[in-house]
Amino acid sequence: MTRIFSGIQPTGRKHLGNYIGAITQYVAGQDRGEGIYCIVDLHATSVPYDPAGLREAVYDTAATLLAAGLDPDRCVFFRQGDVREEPELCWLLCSVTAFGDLNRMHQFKEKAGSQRDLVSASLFLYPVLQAADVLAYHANEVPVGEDQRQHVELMRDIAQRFNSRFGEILVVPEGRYPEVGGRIMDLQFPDRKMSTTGGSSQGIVYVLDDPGVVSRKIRSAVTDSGAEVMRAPDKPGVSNLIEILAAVRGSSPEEIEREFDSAGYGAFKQAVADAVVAYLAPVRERYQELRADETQLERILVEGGDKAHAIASATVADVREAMGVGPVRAHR
Ligand code: AQP
Repeated sequence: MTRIFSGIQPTGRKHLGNYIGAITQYVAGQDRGEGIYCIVDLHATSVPYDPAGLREAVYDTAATLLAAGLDPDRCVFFRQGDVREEPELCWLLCSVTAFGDLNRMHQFKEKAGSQRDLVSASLFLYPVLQAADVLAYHANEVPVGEDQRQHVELMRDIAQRFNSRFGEILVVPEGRYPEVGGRIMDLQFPDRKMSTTGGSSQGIVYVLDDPGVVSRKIRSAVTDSGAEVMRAPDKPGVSNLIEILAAVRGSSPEEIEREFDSAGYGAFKQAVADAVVAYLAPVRERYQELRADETQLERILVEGGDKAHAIASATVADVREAMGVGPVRAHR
């Protein structure tokens, strides 16, 4: 059976890009294989943060994912920090990770910006911890948005380098990117991806935004001065809305172009707004109910952590053995 693994940041407020690019893939993965999904609280400590706020954000994110359709009885759903083997594996994998490769990662360059000498070492090591997450579970597939392509390529290199140096222990995973909606753009700056840290306040639709707010943000999305509803390099705003509507309806961008051929931008934007509102409304409703019960959320995460630990600890024991680290297995 295909084993699917992906992790998501506990930023609390997930946006439409996260939802279409990643979360819907997680939910679908439960029917295609063995899904293992985690909330990456350890990754969240790589930038300045507040400890109490982190705990809240983990619950917010957990409730969002459950509201979207993750079912703890049909997948392993856990919190990264509950599985101590993940940071241990990160350290072990550092020995087969080139400094130069990490230095070339776009995400590190974007996030560090001009503060390169001041950002945390954990921001630099972020992709190795991500590799450890995936490789600890022998995952075959990693469903992510397009922005994670470089990190997936790196984790494949790390697995291959490890196997050629220490023996065939790790599975080399494949990235899985959505055909439609792999890179949702900011509604106000459609040349930039919709992003928690780099986005504009009116350009991001949050999963938990009020329906009126969602509708207003989409109806005010930046478009060009033309009138044709079609994808083109000089029409990034309209192209983005076409992609959003296709993803939300589960149809293709070509079908959307045909349907709105002569509709004009006003009617088209209204249709996108209505579709996104209807798409997110049930998630928002279920979220309110799930988020109210922190004890239950904690229980779900801890139980998922126990299942994840059972898999990861076996992998890390094999890795330690192959690397000659720690006590000889026969003597334990
Ligand atoms: N704009 C996007 N379109 C499609 N997919 C996206 N993803 C992120 N942005 C888009 C995918 O969402 C998943 C979870 O992302 P994350 O919350 O772990 O953090 P991220 O990748 O760093 O996404 P953000 O919210 O945009 O944060 P910042 O601002 O920090 O970059 C991933 O699979 C990602 O590909």
